[in-house]
Amino acid sequence: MQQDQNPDESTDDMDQMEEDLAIARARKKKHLGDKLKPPHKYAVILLNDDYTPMEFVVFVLIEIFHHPPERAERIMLSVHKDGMGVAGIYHLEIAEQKAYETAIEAKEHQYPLKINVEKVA
Ligand code: TYC
Repeated sequence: MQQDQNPDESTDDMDQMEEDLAIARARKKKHLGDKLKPPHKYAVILLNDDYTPMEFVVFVLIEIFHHPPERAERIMLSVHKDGMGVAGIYHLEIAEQKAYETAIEAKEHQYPLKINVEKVA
């Protein structure tokens, strides 16, 4: 049986195919890169209530949201005064994790502290 290509031509074809593939991959990557949007950000919102101690809210802002003590105090007071305030802005899973940790901590102490996660416009 006769081969329709000699071994040399077949190797050339393989090289060509690999080159074409590499170009196609590069195009696809560039295309996807063009289309990809940066991930949305989410604000973790603390809500005021009459029972959660101020010290606890400050503790959470320091330990979970990693604010320095003075800023934690300021955020807590602004929530206390305005009814709500932003503990921090993160990518979705980080925001959810921090809100969850805060809710667990509050629940363990039987404090009614409420936390929301809101997409930043
Ligand atoms: N209002 C609470 C108090 O007077 C303090 C507080 C601050 C509670 C912020 C919740 O998210 C909060 N003890």
